[in-house]
Amino acid sequence: MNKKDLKLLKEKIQQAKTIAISGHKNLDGDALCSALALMRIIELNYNKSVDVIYDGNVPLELENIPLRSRATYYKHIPTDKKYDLYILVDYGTKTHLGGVMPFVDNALFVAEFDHHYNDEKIGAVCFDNESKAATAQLIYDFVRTEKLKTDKEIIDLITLGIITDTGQFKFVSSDDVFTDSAQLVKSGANITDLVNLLQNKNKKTVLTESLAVSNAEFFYHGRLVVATIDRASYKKLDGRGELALNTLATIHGVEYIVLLKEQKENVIGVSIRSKTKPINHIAQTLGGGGHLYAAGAVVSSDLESVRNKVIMAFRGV
Ligand SMILES: [Mn+2]
Repeated sequence: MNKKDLKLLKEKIQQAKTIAISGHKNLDGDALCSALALMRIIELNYNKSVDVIYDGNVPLELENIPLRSRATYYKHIPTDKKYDLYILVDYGTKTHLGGVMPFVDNALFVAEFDHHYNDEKIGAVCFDNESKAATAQLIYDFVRTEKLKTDKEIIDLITLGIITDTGQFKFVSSDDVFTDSAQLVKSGANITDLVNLLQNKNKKTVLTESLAVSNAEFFYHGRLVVATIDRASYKKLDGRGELALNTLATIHGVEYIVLLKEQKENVIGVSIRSKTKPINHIAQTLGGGGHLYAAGAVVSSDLESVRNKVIMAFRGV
């Protein structure tokens, strides 16, 4: 972490009378846990109160995480609220912020912690690192570099960010995930308890995702699998369909997994996963982005056209 930027961030935290933190719209575990952990870190070390603000839904899976009740839906904050300091965590790009964007635009100073690729960074100081498996690791780096105080909630939240974004340690490409996790366990994190805390999915969601798995279509000698959640089923979906994606990935010979979600009429969310080869360029051709092996896009078109476009995009793979 850049010393000069860290110094500036600390000054801004000390000077700020109002501070807010947000992650991307429709929070996942890493975004929400990083935001709540950083909130608690600032409260504990700088004695300031912090708002955590979100747009979209918090999946039921995350309902039991520490300090969950401290995250506020953006419509419950006065629209003209002006923050001295706004910190973005795990947000991706501007387009993923949704309803919190006006608060970010209004803020006097913006800092960010992220591990997504983004060529239009918003922060005046950026603690970004694309090689990290989770943004929570960057929050942990901040704690350790500055020798900040932590408590059980902070340690658990950082660990939860790592657990969720690595798919419970399955998607790990570098050893720092394990060195960080080892240190978190030494500091009191109990991986089994934290994993159990996440076993809180909605029954309707699990059944909806299972149905999408049952109806999935296979292409290119079974290397590509495409599952679909139509508009009626989408209403029963809570979260991003990770269960369907992960289940299809367990099939022999499957290399690429795509989940099409009809979020609204002519608005299709596309989630793409790959076992071995990068697929983020395919998400980019659809107008989206993400990580090398886990990416996505939102396409404004009908389900059938998007399905065909996706199948074509994988031709020759
Ligand atoms: Mn993340």
